[in-house]
Amino acid sequence: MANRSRAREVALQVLYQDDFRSEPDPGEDESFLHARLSNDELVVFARSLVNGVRRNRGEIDAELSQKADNWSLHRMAATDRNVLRLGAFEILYSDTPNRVAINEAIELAKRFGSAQSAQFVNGVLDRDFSISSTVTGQDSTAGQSKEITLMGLFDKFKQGLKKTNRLLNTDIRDLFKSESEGRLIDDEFLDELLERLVKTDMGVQPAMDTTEQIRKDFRARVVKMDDMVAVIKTKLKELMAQESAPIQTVEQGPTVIMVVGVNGSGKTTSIAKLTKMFIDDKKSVVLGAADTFRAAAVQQLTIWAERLGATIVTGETGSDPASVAHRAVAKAVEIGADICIVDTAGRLQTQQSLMNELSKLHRVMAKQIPEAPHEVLLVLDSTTGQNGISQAKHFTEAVNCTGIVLAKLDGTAKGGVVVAIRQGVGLPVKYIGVGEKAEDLALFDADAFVDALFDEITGKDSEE
Ligand SMILES: Nc1nc2c(ncn2[C@@H]2O[C@H](COP(=O)(O)OP(=O)(O)O)[C@@H](O)[C@H]2O)c(=O)[nH]1
Ligand SMILES: [Mg+2]
Repeated sequence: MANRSRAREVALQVLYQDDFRSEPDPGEDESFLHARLSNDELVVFARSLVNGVRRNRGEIDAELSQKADNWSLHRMAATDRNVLRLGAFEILYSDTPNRVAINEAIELAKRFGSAQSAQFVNGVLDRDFSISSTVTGQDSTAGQSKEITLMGLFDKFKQGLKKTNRLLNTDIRDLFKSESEGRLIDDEFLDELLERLVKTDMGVQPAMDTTEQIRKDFRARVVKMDDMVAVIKTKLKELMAQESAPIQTVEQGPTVIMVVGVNGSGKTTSIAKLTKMFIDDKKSVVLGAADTFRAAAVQQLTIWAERLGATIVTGETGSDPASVAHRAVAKAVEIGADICIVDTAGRLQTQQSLMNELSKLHRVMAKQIPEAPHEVLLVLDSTTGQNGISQAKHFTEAVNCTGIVLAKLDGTAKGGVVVAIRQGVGLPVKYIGVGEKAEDLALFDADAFVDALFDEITGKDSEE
């Protein structure tokens, strides 16, 4: 990783030189790259960045100058401009994951650009570009589209983790009398640390593993807060690691998504958010209001559908949810919609009736499209903490869930629960809900999550 950052720096230097020559000199570039980079792989990477920026420079510059206007930033120094070009290229044209590209661009701007340039990169690249750009998912199975929209990712994580971050920030700082002096890592310290980590609801075992790592690395030494936090972050990223898991849309016919979870967990709201995400991505959506137990539930989804521009299929209160699900899928096929999302009831009297209900819904969908539902998303309420883990098991017994949407992360100081869920449930966390509005959804990313969790502690990007 650090090596690729180095390759970016060198690519930046080459690009910078472009501004002072009438034409690129490939021979000179080559010797420059080889002299400064330790191996061929890095040279190849740096060269691809340089050539990529050159090839797309017209478009990139047009985009940048328009954004710069929006941001009232009219004169850009040559370094700033090239930092931005490189970042824009990686985000828009390369196969570097968006988050990595954005973070790298910010780092580059901080190190080489002006203060304004760092701000500009942070604001423009993260917010504006990533909203409209699409990223490529991990290797998906053949025949499936890989596109999914990412929304101002890091900001969303910060928004969702504000409360947890605040608690953790205070708690970790409290362990150290002064930031610069550090503290002796002894048993007393480790006990205090463990207690504070457990408070985030990450689960006792992960908290112990993390503390153990600190003991191994630092025991009997005086350590500064930043160094300790760095180790904690690495450990947590490891504990949460998963394949990136955006919803994969199928190429032929509608992608059918069934949404399950207990009452009030945030199903209907999450459906609205997913709908917005798809519609922003120019996909058409049919919603099935198969929570027919409560009139209010149908109403709520109807309002969202109207607001967001989705087609909705409903049934009378108390009518058979399976019939609604059936008609929703049929409608999606009939009008050639890209996506069909089916809401379900969360409250059922017994485990058995829940199972029957959900598997019946499953069957009526599969009758029309054999692979449907393509996704079964379990919505969990983060504010109920570790309770979510037993809910996940419960629902997975009733119906094969494919992933988790973790709603209301913004409403809890116990955001560490994501670690517990990743450890305790064999399902990927696909999206997180960070507020009540339709845009308050983010694709889950463990690294961005941990970075946001400790954001203010380490003093990075703390301006809001
Ligand atoms: N703060 C916050 N509130 C949420 C979020 N998701 C859902 N809610 C709220 O939680 C409540 C229940 O949500 P709803 O979608 O109706 O749950 P359902 O019964 O599972 O369909 C509503 O008041 C929502 O506005 C979220 O990510 N953040
Ligand atoms: Mg609902």
